[in-house]
Amino acid sequence: MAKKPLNIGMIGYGFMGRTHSNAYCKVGHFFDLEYQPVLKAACARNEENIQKFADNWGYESIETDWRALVARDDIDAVDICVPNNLHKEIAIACAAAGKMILCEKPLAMDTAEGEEMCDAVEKAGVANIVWYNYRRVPAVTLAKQLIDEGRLGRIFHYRANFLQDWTISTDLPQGGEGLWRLDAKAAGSGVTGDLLAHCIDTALWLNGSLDSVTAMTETFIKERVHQATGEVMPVTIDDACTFMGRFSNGSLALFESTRYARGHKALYTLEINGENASIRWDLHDLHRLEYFDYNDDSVVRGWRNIHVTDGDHPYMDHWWVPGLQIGYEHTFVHQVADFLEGLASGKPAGPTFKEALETQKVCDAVLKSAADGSWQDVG
Ligand code: SOE
Repeated sequence: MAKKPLNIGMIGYGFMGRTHSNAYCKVGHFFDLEYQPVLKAACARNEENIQKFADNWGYESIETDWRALVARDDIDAVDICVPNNLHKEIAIACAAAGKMILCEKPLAMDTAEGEEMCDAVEKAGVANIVWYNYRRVPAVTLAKQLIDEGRLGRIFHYRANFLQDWTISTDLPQGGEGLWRLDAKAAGSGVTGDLLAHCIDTALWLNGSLDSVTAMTETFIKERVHQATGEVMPVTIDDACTFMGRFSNGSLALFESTRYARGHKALYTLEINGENASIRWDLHDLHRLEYFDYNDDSVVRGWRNIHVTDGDHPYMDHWWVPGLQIGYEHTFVHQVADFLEGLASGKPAGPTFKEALETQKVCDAVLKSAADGSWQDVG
């Protein structure tokens, strides 16, 4: 049967523009879906750069004004891959124009913006999703299955870290191309919205909602040159953030994120301790899930190291033969596959804007707590 084309309009061409474009290109080769993404148009202000990007990935056309892209009748879905301060305006315009939206994380600069975006997509009734891709690492999806099957029993602890080291140099400017994540005006926050947001999304998905948090943040380098102006400006993002919290299911939360952990490039780890079993996962070894089951015979009881590459592991029957692993890029392919399956079935894949708003609420509570040292209720 001929597939239904889904015309994609991509706004932005950075790191995420590449991961998403790659996913649109690959998905139809590995997943048998009713819809087939078509790379219709790519958009950015710099004509030369966006033309180069479009030629590289096979986009049929370019635009240099996102409003022109959103106004086009031949675009079905818009992928928002621009700095966080532009998400809201573009998403609301897309919803008003009846376009589906695939928005890069975090959903918005803060909860208030996120609420406006949720209202807009709900009113327009357009399909929407946020790119929290780590849910779709097969080992993490397997963790979700094991938890939902009740294998861990009552959960006591949820621990997560996201550690990087790329901003330690005092010479690194803030703002502008490639470095907007260091500029609070473009990013909204530092590691909280960029890295902890991933950990929070996974946690809410695996372990349910967080009720309250208490946090501390630090900005280690107080001033940096701004790339756009050449002026030395105060740095107002959080370079590091640590928080504790309580989940609604009674378990305790401990989260840490920093861009100052020398030696760590993207070390996202999580550990969950339950009454009957524990789970551990590490992004640097992403195809493995460590699992300890207290119900095992005591003489052989110990941490199992599951190589999540078998045909009955999540997503893996779409790839190679058992034992051969996949990687980071595939999480985006899985997200597109699930989004398209959701369109066909009418059961939307998550996280939708509404679900991603819950992560935003936790981030806001964390930042508020860090500002005054209080405990904050989430929401
Ligand atoms: C920051 O370095 C970053 O690229 C994040 O923006 C991504 O969301 C994360 O997955 C990897 O690190």
